[in-house]
Amino acid sequence: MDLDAITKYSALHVKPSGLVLQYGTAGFRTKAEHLDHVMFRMGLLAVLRSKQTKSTIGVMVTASHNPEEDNGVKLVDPLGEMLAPSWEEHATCLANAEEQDMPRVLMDISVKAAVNLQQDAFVVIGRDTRPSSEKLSQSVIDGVTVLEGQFHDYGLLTTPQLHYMVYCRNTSGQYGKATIEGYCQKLSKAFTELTKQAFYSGDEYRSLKVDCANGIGALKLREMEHYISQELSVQLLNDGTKGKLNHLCGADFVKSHQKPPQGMEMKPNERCCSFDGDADRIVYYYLDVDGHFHLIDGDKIATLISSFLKELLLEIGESLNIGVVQTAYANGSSTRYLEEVMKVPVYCTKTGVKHLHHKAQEFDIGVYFEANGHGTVLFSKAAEIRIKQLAKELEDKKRKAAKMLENVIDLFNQAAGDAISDMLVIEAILTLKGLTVQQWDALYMDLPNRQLKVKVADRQVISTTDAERQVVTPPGLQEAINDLVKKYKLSRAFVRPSGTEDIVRVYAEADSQENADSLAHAVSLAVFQLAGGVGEPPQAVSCPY
Ligand code: 16G
Ligand code: MG
Repeated sequence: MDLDAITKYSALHVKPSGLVLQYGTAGFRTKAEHLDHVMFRMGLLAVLRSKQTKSTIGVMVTASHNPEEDNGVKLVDPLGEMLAPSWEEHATCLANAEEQDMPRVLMDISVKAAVNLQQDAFVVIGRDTRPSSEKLSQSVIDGVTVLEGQFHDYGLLTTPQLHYMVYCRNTSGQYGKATIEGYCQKLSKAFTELTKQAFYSGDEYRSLKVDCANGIGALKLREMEHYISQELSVQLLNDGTKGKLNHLCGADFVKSHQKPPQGMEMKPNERCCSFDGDADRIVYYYLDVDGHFHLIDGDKIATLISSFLKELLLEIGESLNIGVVQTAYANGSSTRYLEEVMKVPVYCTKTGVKHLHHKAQEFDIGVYFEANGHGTVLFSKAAEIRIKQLAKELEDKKRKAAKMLENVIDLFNQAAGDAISDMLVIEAILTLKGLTVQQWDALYMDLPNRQLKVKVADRQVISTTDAERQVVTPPGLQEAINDLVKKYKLSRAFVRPSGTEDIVRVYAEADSQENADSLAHAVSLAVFQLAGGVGEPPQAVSCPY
């Protein structure tokens, strides 16, 4: 390591002294103007990680659904996964080292992680459409270059596309070609073959309005559009030509405000969906004939997909095990429907894609979705091989089902939840089953629910267990929640410190919206009182937004 060169180049990406950031569930995320040194240092770290794993590592510059002024960065591990936990710690140490200590901290990491510095390194970089992203990704490249790593800058990419590229490169192209063309070809081929099996092909199933959050999803869906235009016509809204990124639009806005994004004109019963700012989340929705808004979130997406997969498995007579993975935010009705009606085992993990992804890897077929629309389906290698074999061996209807499953495997981005890929799977399933958006929505009725935020002096005073469904500290808080929950029917509530904002999140559901609101408010007050609330005590919910 040329420490002099590192010191010299680092001086061009000086850390504001005293600034402390943490590599959280979604990497580093804050105001773009505070991130230049972090980007440079993540370039350095990606080189070390690449040398250590002898694989290509990804660096994505994005702040997903955050406001346009923010930015962020995360590293992608060799098989497209999130960075390993021990390296998240290294990332935090390196980002927070004061300027003069940074080269030493870098050396320490390379010693601790037993990095062979002679090994070659290769890093791929992607970025979203934020105004700050181009310059920040240049700072990543500076870091990679100082440590003499090789790199490929993909420029504008969705987050899942970067995960895909990393996965392709580390499996010598077996998963697919590590280009945008390769990505579009792989997905569109699987989509076209799958939808060809449809009995229904009326026009009503073939068009979809997509709110692209004024982000990268618009550019990348445009690139995909001509590959799929025979089967599906997509109308892109909030495509970045006018509005601001994530402002009054995108999956996060629609999910948390439970209303349509700005710029979306919806006719009754028209199928619409929203991506988030880096296109790794998707939610669907429609207006009914009375003008009421219906949200179809990640839970209902998981239900549609797993019931389809179960039917295909039944058809081919193969007993591969399916598991559905959710978080505490999953609507109670979805969990009940999956377990009691569909008889699929459901598991709950902590919030954050990496936890769900990890759990889903335990099954032959692991379906995971957060209620907010992050998710995908993972097929074990053994399941994939078996299905491909059956698609050759079986006959007639069974063979057709096995072939469809084969297409489904190719259509899901196995490296990460991907709004474009999920959208194509959903559209294919709706077409194949001849389902309208209302019929899909009617699978079960969501329990009314409410999410609130509480400001406290130090959110880390709240610790949780049982996949965040129970509070451990501060003492007395869980008992208080239990007492409140008992007062309502079909009720449930939990609280957890946010991993991305300096607040505590409160979730409650109950038999009516009024009761869900009232329970959420009562729990917020308990948090405020027992966990060191600051400012005004939480007000009763009339309309929290
Ligand atoms: C991050 C996570 C997301 C999670 C959210 C929770 C990834 C890629 N993203 O955005 O999965 O739902 O954080 O945020 O893991 P919160 O901790 O503020 O509630
Ligand atoms: Mg996102």
